[in-house]
Amino acid sequence: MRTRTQVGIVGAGPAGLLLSHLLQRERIESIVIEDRSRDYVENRIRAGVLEQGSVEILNQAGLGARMAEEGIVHEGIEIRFDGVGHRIDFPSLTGKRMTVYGQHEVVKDMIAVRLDAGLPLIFEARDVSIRDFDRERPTIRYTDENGGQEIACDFVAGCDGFHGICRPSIPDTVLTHYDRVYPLNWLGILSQSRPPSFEITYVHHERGFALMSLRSPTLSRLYLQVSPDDELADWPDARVWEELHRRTALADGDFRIEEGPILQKGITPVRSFVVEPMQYGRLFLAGDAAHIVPPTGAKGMNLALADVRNLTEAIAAFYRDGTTALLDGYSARCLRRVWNAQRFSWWMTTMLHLNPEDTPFDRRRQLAELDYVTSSEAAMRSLAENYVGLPFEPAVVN
Ligand code: RFL
Ligand code: PHB
Repeated sequence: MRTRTQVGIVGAGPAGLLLSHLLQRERIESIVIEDRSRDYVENRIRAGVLEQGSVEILNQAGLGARMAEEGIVHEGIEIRFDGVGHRIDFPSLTGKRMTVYGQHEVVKDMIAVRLDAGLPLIFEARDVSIRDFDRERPTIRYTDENGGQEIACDFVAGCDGFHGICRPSIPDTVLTHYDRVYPLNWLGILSQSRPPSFEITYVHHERGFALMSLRSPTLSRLYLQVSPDDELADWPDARVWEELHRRTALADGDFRIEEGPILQKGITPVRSFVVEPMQYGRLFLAGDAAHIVPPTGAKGMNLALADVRNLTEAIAAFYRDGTTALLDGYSARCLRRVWNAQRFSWWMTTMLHLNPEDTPFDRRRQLAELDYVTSSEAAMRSLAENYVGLPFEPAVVN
């Protein structure tokens, strides 16, 4: 069957869902095509930290009601090393705050709004492909229980994440890839236990990095740096807790994480990746489809939301007055923010993790950096300014 829409969106993660919602508010039609099930997408535990600017985007789009009730506002983070904690206070340094609200909750809210409004969002689409995006009428094809389907679009938005099909559909000669894989992975658990603190704690330890975060007053989200060769089987629950206790201990002995049933456990690679440009013809990439940041800076979901905010403005200008200047400048506008976030996330990652290839000199320099960043107000302000999120980029009109 053949249908038509203005914007065909591949992927129902934060990028694709927010894009469909923002376009709808501009009275622009879209169809979202997702290859996973609704249940899978709604329960995929990932990011949890929203910059103040991201919270404002969601609020302005009318998506903030549950986040206002259940999100936890954070006014700072702790950086812990040598068994001592140091707090970085965001409001006094930047005037801004963060909100902890699980990515899957943001996704659930957006799916509910779209389906309640009777707007098209197709789950479990098979064999999704895109074509003719170098012409005026790109198409998306997929298969469902009724057979092959084709959607003719004005634009295609590739919001299908790092492993999606949109980026690889662009000819290789067009794209430049920037990639860095770090010699470490993150093992993350979701535990049914009281979080040790209501703020996020980043721990540097000679046995490796650890992170203590939360999803609610009764759900802790905890991470450990593990070797890239480690598999989940190498980390039975007892070993995870033992290692968390060792790495997060305070020198004065006055700290112990509360243990609880582990509801989810997973291993995530840590990498930096950017593709340039983020567009080709009538195909526009957004979010993880175009870039990946190490999770240490908590920037991934925020970048995805910032991309689609820019893309909405560009598409809306096209339909409003036929101009393509914002569409032409989409990639440049996004990439400035992306590279700032890449730099910050790389810096946080190298400062906080143990790199097995480091020399004794590197280790001493790393400790000096931690000392500086937790004692100099200028250094703390720089960290805080990046963590809470840099201002949005103005539109680039060539
Ligand atoms: P997503 O969320 O990967 O969504 C892409 C969607 O596309 C679907 N898809 C396809 N659909 C149709 N056809 C195909 N061929 C398809 N192939 C894929 C997928 O099923 C999926 O539904 O990308 P999006 O929307 O760009 O969002 C990006 C964020 O998910 C990601 O950047 C963050 O989760 C990264 N991240 C964090 N970001 C933050 O801002 N703050 C954090 O605190 C934070 N912590 C994290 C994180 C990511 C983590 N993991 C597991 C990668 C912590 C972790 C552990
Ligand atoms: C999380 O809560 O999952 C989280 C928090 C901070 C990070 C990464 C992940 O830097």
